[in-house]
Amino acid sequence: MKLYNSIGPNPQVVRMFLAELGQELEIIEVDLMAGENRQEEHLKRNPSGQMPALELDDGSFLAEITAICEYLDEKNGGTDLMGKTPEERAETRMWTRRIDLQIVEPMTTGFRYAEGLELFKTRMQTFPDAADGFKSIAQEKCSWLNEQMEGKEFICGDRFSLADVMLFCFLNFGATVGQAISEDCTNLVAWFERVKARPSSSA
Ligand SMILES: N[C@@H](CCC(=O)N[C@@H](CS)C(=O)NCC(=O)O)C(=O)O
Repeated sequence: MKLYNSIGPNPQVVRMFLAELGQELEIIEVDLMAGENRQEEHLKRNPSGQMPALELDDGSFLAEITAICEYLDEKNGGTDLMGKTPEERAETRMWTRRIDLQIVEPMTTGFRYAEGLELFKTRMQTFPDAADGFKSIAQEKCSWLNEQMEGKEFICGDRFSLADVMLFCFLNFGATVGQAISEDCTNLVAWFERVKARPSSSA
């Protein structure tokens, strides 16, 4: 397998997940800033033109970080990162989907319509007037998640999972583009420091 990698929080999710699995893959860098990911060669790997992409041993490609991470987990025999029972896996998917739809998507859309506008305006439709609204939705959902984290070590209780990996990489990214979590979100701030202390956080 080979991982087509670039800067950005989505590839970081897969790298951090791999580090948690203790697995190393051949890494091939794609220049996102130069738009290499939007050119024909990469579109054959991922017709969405986004990063990352995973090349499987049979030469086919997988994209979408949640699909890639679930695949890697299964190839490793099924670990706590996804869950070892149907109930645990459903719990992981429930939280991962909430984080993806309610925090990741509005946060990254807000970024693409504002700080990232110069880079993204030729790559997709952009609506700069809507940027602040998307950022506000992401913040509101972080506050909601902060309440849900009361008394919990990780998103799925005492089990570190894909949901933690995804949220960590995007909150980390948000802090670099003017969307840091509010200091009022004390549960999330403490959770962030716990995850940051894991060796995988620098992957
Ligand atoms: N839903 C996709 C999102 C992928 C994505 O947005 N990747 C970013 C990098 S963090 C990207 O390729 N941005 C450059 C571009 O869209 O041209 C996934 O799960 O993989």
